[in-house]
Amino acid sequence: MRQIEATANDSHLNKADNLDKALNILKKEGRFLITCHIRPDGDAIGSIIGLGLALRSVGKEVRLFAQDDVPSAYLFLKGIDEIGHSFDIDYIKGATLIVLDCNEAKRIGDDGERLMGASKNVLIIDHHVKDTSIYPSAYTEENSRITAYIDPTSCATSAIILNMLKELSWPIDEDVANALYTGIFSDTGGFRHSNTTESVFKMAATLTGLGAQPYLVATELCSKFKKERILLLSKVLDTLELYKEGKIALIYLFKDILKDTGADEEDAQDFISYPRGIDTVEVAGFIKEIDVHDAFSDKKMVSVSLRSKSYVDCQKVAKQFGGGGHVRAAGFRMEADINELKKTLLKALMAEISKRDG
Ligand SMILES: [Mn+2]
Repeated sequence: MRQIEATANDSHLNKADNLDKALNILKKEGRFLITCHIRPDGDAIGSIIGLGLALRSVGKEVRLFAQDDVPSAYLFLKGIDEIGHSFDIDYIKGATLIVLDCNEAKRIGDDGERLMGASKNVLIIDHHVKDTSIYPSAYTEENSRITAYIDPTSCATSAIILNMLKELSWPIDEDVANALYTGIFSDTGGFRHSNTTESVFKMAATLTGLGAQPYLVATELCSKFKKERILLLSKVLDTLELYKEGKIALIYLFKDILKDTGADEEDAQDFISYPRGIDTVEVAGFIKEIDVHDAFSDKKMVSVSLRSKSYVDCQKVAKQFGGGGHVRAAGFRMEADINELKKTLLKALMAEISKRDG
């Protein structure tokens, strides 16, 4: 594929034009492979299942694919066992690839480019700010095989899916409702993040009316942690560092801590809410040493999550390191030495804080 950067005014990336186009693809096409980003979260899983089951209920042929395992917290969702970790390339050739909760091939995983290239056409539905500097070359193809409906004002991809299903007047059964509710619950931090608006509560009410179970979702997601997670939390909190009069907090997950506690990396999800919860903190960073699964596994890979409260633009900081996300929640991963990375990250965060402090 050609390596040409997409420009911001590419017409087929335009939100307003593309809702109709996206709805038409869902109506017209008969065979789909739905996928989401690596290390799927509640919204990726909720939207993949919600849309998958809904498409199937109107008679479409649907397969679900995610590169990585589904975190155990989501196994209660009906339809979760439909998510496969391999795909049939012959099926793809005649199918529409739907990419959810991300908008670039590399976020799908190792097979992202291949999937996007081999499928009949591609429909991207997402709420992450698109980054034209890292957009896949496929976006610039003149045949517009790829349609992207991206609404960064939406709290969750699951919320976009709900609105699309309503536009299509397709049935939303309790399993679809529960999946989409889980996605919205997850991406709003259980209705606590700054993206929790009136429309979010309206959507949650609609979904509850359709059979979603708020107490079940909250219990499964927030009150069923393994003891290893809590042991890991105590070790990770021990690494807490504060900078800039306590406005910046950093915590770390080192590989040997994981080994000591018997916990998995997924057990560390949302730990960042603890340093972010300190009264003086504006921005928190969670720095993790991570495993690399490819043939060059001696790489020192580091993953960083950033969360801010009111003025630090996490997305902007993450972008400096090749990542992305949202204003209050973003992240990146790169090959780096933790100590070196910490220095450059701190510099970037301090610069953001100083802008406000003057
Ligand atoms: Mn999302």
